[in-house]
Amino acid sequence: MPDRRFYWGGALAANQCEGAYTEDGKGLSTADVMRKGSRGEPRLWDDQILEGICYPSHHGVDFYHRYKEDIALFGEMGFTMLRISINWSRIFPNGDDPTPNAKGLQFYHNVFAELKKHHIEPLVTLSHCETPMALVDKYNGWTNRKMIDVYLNYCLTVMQEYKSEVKYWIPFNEMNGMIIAGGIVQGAYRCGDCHTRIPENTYENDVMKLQGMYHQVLAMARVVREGKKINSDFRFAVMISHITMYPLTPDPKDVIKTQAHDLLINDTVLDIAIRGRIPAYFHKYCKDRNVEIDIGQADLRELKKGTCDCIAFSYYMSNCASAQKDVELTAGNLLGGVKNPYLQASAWGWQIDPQGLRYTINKIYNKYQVPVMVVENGLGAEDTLETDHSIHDGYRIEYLRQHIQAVKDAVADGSDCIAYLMWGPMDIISASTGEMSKRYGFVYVDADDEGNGTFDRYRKDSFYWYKKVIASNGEDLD
Ligand code: BGP
Repeated sequence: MPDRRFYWGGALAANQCEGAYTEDGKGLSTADVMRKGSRGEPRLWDDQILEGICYPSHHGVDFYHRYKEDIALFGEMGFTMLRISINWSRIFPNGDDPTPNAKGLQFYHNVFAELKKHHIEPLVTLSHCETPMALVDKYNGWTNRKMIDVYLNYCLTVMQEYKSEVKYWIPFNEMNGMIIAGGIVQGAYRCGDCHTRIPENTYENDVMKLQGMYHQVLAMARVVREGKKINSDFRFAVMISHITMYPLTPDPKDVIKTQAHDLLINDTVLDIAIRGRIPAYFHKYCKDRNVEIDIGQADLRELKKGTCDCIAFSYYMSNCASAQKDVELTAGNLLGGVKNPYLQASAWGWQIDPQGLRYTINKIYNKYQVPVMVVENGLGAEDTLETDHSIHDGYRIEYLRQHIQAVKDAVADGSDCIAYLMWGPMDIISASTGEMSKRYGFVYVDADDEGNGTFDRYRKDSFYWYKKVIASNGEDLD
């Protein structure tokens, strides 16, 4: 790793760990109406909370009450950075209330104080799929341009509040999710009578998600510009889910298809956030779909003035693209693809490709020439808690070892990668399925899919391994 500071740590999202979903004045968020799902089944959501249904965000893993214990465990491993998200509906229960909720603000002061105690730098996501439900009802979320001001007010409130506690900010989680999926999770909007987490690809959804994506990038530019007036030391990272794709064969048709995918899905948001302009291929994509986005001239100037400082991304897998029909498909995070015959997959069907991480860091850095942060990476797997409370997760160690090696290789290749944050350093609720049994953590949480259990924490074998990795600044991966 480089001699200068490299951040080691983990990443969490409020709705997947906090629980306490109505405590201390918190309002309902889009995450709070998501039902528990299961492997291979689409996750459903409801317009309101129904009796007898399990909504995993309601209990999470009780980080709201156990944050001191959890942060102490991260400190014990030697974390130097922790990514968390602020739950918008804790600060403004309805999203646009005239004054913020003091108890909500206090909770994050407490979290930041605890991090400081353990010398851990916070990286804060301002919106991680947990928009206040009231804004879905009032505006139909990000389909409506008025959301920009509402979101800006929320962001300025928290940036002002925490200006001396937080330096690094991520305005939105996985922003390219709006190009891929949109819907209630990414865009906080209803689309027809669709109640699945990822809506179907209809013309109506195309219009809503592309307009919504545009509103989000514009909102981000404003947050960056206004945020730097609050504290010129603030650093903003645009964040995407990098869906790395390879051509299935050297057939030029497969290569062209792969390139089109890469530009649209991965690079649209980065081009806008780093270069401050909307790329031509995105205009063409919209035109081909007969979608006309409402873009003002003044907006274009705003996009130029509010560019981000660095690029953050999540990386779990790679997929292939092919122009042929009848090819075998594979599952994925926000998006699946064509199966790669050279790769194995996790139990949830996500293909495991450490070298793809080196490829991705090098691709992003060499194209955009700004610092790059890996802010999510990890293996969702079932773990066994032994009677002596040990957890032998050698498979997780192997996955992480290979991916960290890939980060080291990319740095040796000359890429300016400044952080590796593993996803879900303690077990949390899975975003795609709502299960607890899809575990990522270094720390085991004793809870089942229905939210039963002691919620006690236990160190896995990977806990001790990561501690050694951090202590050696990535030198000792054995
Ligand atoms: C990303 C999300 C995270 C996280 C991760 C793993 O898309 O930003 O919130 O959950 O994926 O996904 P899952 O929990 O579905 O395994």
